[in-house]
Amino acid sequence: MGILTKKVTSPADFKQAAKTDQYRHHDYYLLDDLLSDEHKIARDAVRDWVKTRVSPIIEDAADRAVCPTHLFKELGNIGAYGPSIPAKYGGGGMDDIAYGVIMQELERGDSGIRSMASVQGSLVMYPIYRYASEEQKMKWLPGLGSGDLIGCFGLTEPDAGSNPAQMTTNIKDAGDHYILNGAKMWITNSPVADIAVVWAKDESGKIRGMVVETDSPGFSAPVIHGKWSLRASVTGELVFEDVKVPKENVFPDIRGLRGPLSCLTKARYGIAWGAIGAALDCYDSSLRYSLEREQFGKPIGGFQLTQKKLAEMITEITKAQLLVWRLGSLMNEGRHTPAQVSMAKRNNVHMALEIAREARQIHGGMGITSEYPCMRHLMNLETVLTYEGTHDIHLLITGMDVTGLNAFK
Ligand code: TGC
Ligand code: FAD
Repeated sequence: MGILTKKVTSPADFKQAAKTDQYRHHDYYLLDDLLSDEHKIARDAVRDWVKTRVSPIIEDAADRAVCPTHLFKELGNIGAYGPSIPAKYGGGGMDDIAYGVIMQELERGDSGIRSMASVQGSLVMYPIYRYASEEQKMKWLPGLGSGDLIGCFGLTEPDAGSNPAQMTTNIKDAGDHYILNGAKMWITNSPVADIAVVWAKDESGKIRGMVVETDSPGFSAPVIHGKWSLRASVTGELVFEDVKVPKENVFPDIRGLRGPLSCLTKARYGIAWGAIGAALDCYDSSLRYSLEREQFGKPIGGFQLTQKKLAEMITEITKAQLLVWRLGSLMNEGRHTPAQVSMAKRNNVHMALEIAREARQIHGGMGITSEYPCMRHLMNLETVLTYEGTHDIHLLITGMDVTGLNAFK
């Protein structure tokens, strides 16, 4: 089975084949058999939404560097925010494989759209769900789940990226509230957010997490301009100048980097699935183009070098799919480790980036245009390779896991 399920003998057959869905079949190892009906329903609903709501506008949005904020509420309507958070708290009440397939379909559309859902679900809803008081959960989570409220996650600082432990943003106790000072950098959605989950050091140097309302006096979130990547996603700073944070907004029990890093584990897992969506979109476009485009009297897909590219793409995609399916199963059972998540994030994002580069080549000159999605995915994936822990940081996490030796200290 696989891609070619019917005999193709001539260029005309190739052209016809390229037009049918039959030849765009990506499930090379019949992984659909491993999904439940609920997973498939969720995946197909999100895939349809992406086809009708994202694909028609995304090239233009990326071209103009405009974030399609009108889709934020719709993402809430289709259940993209916190799919594995209990429904009582505004999530989807599904498992982590459902969460994964949803991220895959969103990133098939664009990494920026998947980013929106990753930040809202895994980096804003998840810490509130996991670490806030019951009262705070009920205050924020339903609105975040429905997309009526937008959140962002502030960990990175201008001088603290890969090493968030060296952050300088801080809170000082002022009776019934804290006073927050400092700055965060590279924060997805900060300029449009209603609330920010912020990580800052207390007077004893311990990292604390809190919800900061973005209409608080002393808060600002300037946009970062000039990005050649994730152009359909808005990124900004967070600046805190004596911002008053009510004590009830500070997560009561969590201390240290474990807090933000536990949220990153959840988000990195979603990215490992999401990257497959970007790779599939590039592969799909490449396969069709190579069957339609003729040079030297035959489709370029008939040349061995093009077939090598396509064969390697579907092989790497299939390996990546197996990796996340197994990781998702472990996560559902609570048996995954953060290091396993690092391996999947690193492998799958790199895989997708390599596929986007090869896909761009298969499309020749057309590959650099917005007629095809490859260049946009390629540029997006340069960010995905860096955020949520860089490619090399995840390598060192794996290195530490297998040797027991810590290269960071
Ligand atoms: P280390 O001493 O190793 O650990 C400190 C404490 O944290 C625990 N821990 C984790 N817990 C849960 N999940 C994880 N992944 C964890 N990793 C570590 C650890 O057990 C320890 O707990 P405890 O109780 O003993 O204190 O920390 P370290 O300072 O040596 O740092 C290690 C390192 C370098 C791996 C870590 O700092 C790191 O991962 N750095 C990368 C930073 C990063 O990923 N930043 C991402 C910012 S957010 C973002 O990019 C959002 S993009 C949004 C979008 O999708 O648009
Ligand atoms: P640095 O840490 O300065 O790293 C520079 C280079 O040095 C990298 O290649 C890195 O791998 C390498 N390096 C660093 N330390 C080591 C080491 N020990 N050994 C070997 N090599 C090393 N952050 C948030 O908190 N919230 C967000 O919403 C968010 N969204 C983002 C959106 C975008 C578009 C981007 C680009 C970033 C976003 N980030 C966000 C920040 C992102 O997580 C950081 O960019 C990332 O963690 C890397 O930090 P840095 O950019 O400071 O690079």
